[in-house]
Amino acid sequence: MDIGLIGLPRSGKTTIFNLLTHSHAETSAYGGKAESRKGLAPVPDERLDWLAGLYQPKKLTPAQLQVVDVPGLARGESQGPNRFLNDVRLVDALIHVVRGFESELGEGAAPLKDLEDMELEIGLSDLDLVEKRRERLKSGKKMTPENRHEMELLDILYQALEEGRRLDQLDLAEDDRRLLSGYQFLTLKPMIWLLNLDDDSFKSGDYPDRSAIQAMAAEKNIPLVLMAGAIEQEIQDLDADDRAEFMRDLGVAETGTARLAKAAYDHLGLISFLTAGEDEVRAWTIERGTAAKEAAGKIHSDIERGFIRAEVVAFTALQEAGNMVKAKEQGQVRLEGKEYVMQDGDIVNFRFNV
Ligand SMILES: Nc1nc2c(ncn2[C@@H]2O[C@H](COP(=O)(O)OP(=O)(O)OP(=O)(O)O)[C@@H](O)[C@H]2O)c(=O)[nH]1
Ligand SMILES: [Mg+2]
Repeated sequence: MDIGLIGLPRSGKTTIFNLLTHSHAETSAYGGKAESRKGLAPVPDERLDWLAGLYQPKKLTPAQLQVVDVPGLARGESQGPNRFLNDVRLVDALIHVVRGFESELGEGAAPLKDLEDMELEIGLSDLDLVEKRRERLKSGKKMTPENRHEMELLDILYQALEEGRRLDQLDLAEDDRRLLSGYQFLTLKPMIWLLNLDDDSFKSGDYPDRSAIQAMAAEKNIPLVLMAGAIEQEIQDLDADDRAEFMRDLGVAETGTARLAKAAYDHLGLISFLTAGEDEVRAWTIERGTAAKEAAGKIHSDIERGFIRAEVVAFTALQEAGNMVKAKEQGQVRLEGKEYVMQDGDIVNFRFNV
């Protein structure tokens, strides 16, 4: 699963990238380097920590998301296609990082305007794609019925984009969605808005144009996550005890990274199942609704092919029982077949035969 971080210049994208991927890429003080970068972001999961305490494994492997950080998009750049947008064409989802703090140049935060500008920017970029595809179809030698159908579909997209609507808000048939997926329209990708606030706004939960932003997010069905990137950076560098105290002081139960990861999982329809043993405790990302046999294939194709049964216990049931032996005694460990629909937090041992 790949996620792209986009936003206007100096909104804190690289700061958020560093937070998510635990790296130390240089942030832009003023006019930073213009290049894209990729990194792996471990998905915070308290269940893994608990399991690690129980099994003392040699290895602890969280689920991971790949994150792409692109340089800021200047306003009105879609006059020509924006090359940084191309760096995020292939991602599965986008996070728009919005500046909610005063810039080094003393510009106050204007998150509503920034959101509107970026929506316009990616909408124009999609409009450009639609037009190019229409041109190509028109210049083709012959209009097949498939081409004609696609032309009609492109007309619908064109109109929606012109009205400032996102393509993911269109009620498209499954076949049409599949047809369009190859074009990598940006407004067809799941989007999260990340408001990167200064300390005061974050603590109070109040920021400029809050109600208008909330209304726009609700209308477009986009999750809104509030974060204070600069403070989060400090929190991350603390040891566990200090971190807990710092967070109590801020009035948050979870780090911003954890809240962002949850929002991403939720919006993308993802869940994690877990495997636990003395060698390794690990989380695996699957789509909600995945059946046991297919989930087994995440670990290894042999396990999927030779699937016999899945031994499953819900994380909460194991935690209540205290350990696997007691969970079994209490009848909490079930044997499930290949059709079983995996649940978030299932701890699984696949039985297979190759
Ligand atoms: N006050 C405050 N400053 C922040 C916050 N996040 C980032 N900054 C500062 O804003 C400046 C830009 O941060 P970056 O993370 O480089 O922003 P960017 O969006 O990656 O910038 P470009 O890649 O140049 O578009 C840096 O000086 C950061 O220290 C925040 O939450 N609060
Ligand atoms: Mg940057």
